[in-house]
Amino acid sequence: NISKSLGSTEGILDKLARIDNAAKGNITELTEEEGVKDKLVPPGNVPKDHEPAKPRSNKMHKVVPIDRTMSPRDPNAPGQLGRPVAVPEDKQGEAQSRWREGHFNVYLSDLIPLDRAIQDTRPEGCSNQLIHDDLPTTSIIICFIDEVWSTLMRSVYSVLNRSPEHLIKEIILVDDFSTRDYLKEKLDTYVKKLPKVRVLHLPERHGLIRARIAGANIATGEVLTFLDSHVECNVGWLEPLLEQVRINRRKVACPVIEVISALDLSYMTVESFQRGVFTWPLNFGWKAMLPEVIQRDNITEMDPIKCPVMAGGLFSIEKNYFYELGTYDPGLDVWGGENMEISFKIWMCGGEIEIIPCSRVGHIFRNDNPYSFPKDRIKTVERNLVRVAEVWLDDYKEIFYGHGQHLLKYLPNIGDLTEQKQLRERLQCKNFNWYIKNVFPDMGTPLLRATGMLSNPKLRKCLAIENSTFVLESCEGNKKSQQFSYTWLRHIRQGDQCIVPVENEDSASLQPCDYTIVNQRWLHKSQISFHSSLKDHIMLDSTFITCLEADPESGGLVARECSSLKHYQKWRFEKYLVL
Ligand code: UD2
Ligand code: MN
Repeated sequence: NISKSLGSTEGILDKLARIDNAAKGNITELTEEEGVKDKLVPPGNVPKDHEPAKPRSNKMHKVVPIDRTMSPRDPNAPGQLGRPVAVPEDKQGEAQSRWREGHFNVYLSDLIPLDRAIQDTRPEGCSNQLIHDDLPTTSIIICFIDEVWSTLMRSVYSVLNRSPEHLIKEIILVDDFSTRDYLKEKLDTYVKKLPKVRVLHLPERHGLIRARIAGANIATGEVLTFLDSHVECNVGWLEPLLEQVRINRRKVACPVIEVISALDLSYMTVESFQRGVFTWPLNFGWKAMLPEVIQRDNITEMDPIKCPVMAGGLFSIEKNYFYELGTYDPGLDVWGGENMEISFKIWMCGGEIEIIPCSRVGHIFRNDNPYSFPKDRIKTVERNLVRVAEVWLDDYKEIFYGHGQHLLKYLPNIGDLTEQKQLRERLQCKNFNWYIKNVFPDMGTPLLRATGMLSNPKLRKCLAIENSTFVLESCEGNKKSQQFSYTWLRHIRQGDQCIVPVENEDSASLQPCDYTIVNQRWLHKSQISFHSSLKDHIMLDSTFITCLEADPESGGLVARECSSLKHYQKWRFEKYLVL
């Protein structure tokens, strides 16, 4: 069931919103010896756009449908061709007890061949696509912590068996300080038999994000291709990715992420025409392209799909470009949010992100992580997201925090952002407004909840600010002093001034807007969900008893006890963007 599998894809990537893993501890900083770049200086010899690293030839060939797993093997082996596998009746208990080793059916994974064949799920036409002969080489970087042996090896074999040999410079397995014994000497010995595979054992837990940087730092290929440690690369997966990077070194190419069932290990294709997007507050998800758009623009199943954000795990990026972008923000911890960071950075600083439908890689989506977080999982992800928001979102931070006010509490603990902000400056990146307008125009959330004149219908007067005090005047649409906005953080704002109640008085005054001041937040319309008769009121969020009231006597604004009967407490903005 395709739509179901997509639904679960989204659900699982969003699971940080639901799962509360309370593991405690501290993540230690990286040591110098590790060679992790925490300075955001691009390395020397960065090739410029206009001077390609090597002479280019325009010779082309059809994608090589390499599948070395096709040589003699048992067609009846369990899971062959990506077929579902059932656990025998007498093994149910074993299968169940082994589930938590990986949070998928580890018993079945161990049963099926490490180099099983899977269905070639590429859209028709992909096999005839032309690819340049002089593609750049790539280093494959697979970070893992406590990955199940069979899934890790199946990932490696799928790369070795389904990629043209000359394009793979190396496969770097970055062991993020795993605890399982088989991932130590046994792994080192085993990979000696495999061509091109190296293991980098990190001396302490880096977290996925800094582990990727550590892998990149020792990579020697022209392109970095990141993969998760429980994937199966499908036929012809690599060349289309490298082709896109070859054409434009600032293009970051992602394969279609297909689904390897956590339950029966079957390989399932996914619906075409899906873009990687986000919903507020920066949750990753998939969004189907509109059929009208597909028809209007004559988009075929083979065409690359521009994505506002990438899922995070699987992509190819030119190595020098990755460093020009400052890699990932090294201040991001463990897991999560790094896909938002790199996506905003790529788009806003002159690059692009595409899903390449002719490249397909299966991935086991799991309901839980088989590894622990040094700190609480949700807190880790949320802190990362706040870091990203503070560097990249500009005015849109208002929407971000408006969709999760609890995120504000991380602000004191997100660490120093100077280098990230300098990087944005140095790369002369465009602003977030440009990004939304050009890359994610269908984002759909207006920047403000309401704007324009703020009137009291009973008095037929509008609120205005004259010489820093409130006055009630006849409404004049083009008068600046009568313009207010109602924001996602529930501020009522004119410029950078926000309305606040004056304590112990029944008046209201102005104060520079500040996300952290609770008294600046007012409920209005749908924000007042508990009392329908107060929907036209403007009620203080922190008390639920104070409302803004027009005072005909003084001709100004007061803040008094809310009552549904008081008509002077009813307000209307000129224009509601969200009711
Ligand atoms: C998705 C991405 C994942 C990453 C994540 C957000 C896909 C298919 N997956 O979650 O790559 O972008 O979103 O951060 O797009 N790992 C470590 N050290 C750690 C934690 C994880 O090495 O401290 C490894 C882990 O073994 C795995 C990879 O990082 O190979 C990604 O972790 P995951 O599979 O738990 O993440 P996933 O697929 O839910
Ligand atoms: Mn994964």
